[in-house]
Amino acid sequence: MRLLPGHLTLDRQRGLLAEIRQVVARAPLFSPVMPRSGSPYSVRMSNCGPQGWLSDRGGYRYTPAHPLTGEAWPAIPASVLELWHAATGVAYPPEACLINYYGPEARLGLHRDEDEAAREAPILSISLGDTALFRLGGPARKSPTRSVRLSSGDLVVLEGPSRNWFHGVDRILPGTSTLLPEGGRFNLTLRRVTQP
Ligand code: MD3
Ligand code: FE
Repeated sequence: MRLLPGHLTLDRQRGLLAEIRQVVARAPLFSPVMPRSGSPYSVRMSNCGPQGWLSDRGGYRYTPAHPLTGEAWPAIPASVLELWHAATGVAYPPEACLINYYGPEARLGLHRDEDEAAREAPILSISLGDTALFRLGGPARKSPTRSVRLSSGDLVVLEGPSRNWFHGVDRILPGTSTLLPEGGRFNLTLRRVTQP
């Protein structure tokens, strides 16, 4: 994993946040539930782009429309697409931009991103707001893990083998950023879904 700490100036963070606010005004954050059990995630989610990731009782999947509004996901903002090309260096665009919102209590268990056919394409993560204690593992669930702090304005490029490693978010450190007046953290995860 390639961490680009403090890549985004405060001005660019504010600009991106304004774009994300516009997206979630049209595609509201929702609480996905886990397959089978139906237990809700503590993270709230939305998407932009031609494909949006979601989890419901039926499983994990990509869909072209918001599960509650039935409307197509809004387009990925141009500023976000520019970041994708600049940070990853690939010529093809991402197809999904998952928007995760973490309140002070939210976490995300150890998992792999494996719902994409494009398993060799990079993934880009953009952090905005409070710092996250991120956990990076390895290729197997039992691989040793390490803790990494992801702060507002940090980018992470997942490429090569790390693209398929286990990872999660242990917790959010409340009060570590003033970017979001309501507190908490937005993470944008940009992914290619189909083979480029
Ligand atoms: C390391 N999101 O939505 S982004 C997810 O901070 C997800 O919201 C986290 O994991 C978040 O699936 C982490 C950084 C990230 C993304 C993909 C990875 C780290 C990764 C894939 C492999 C290894
Ligand atoms: Fe993930």
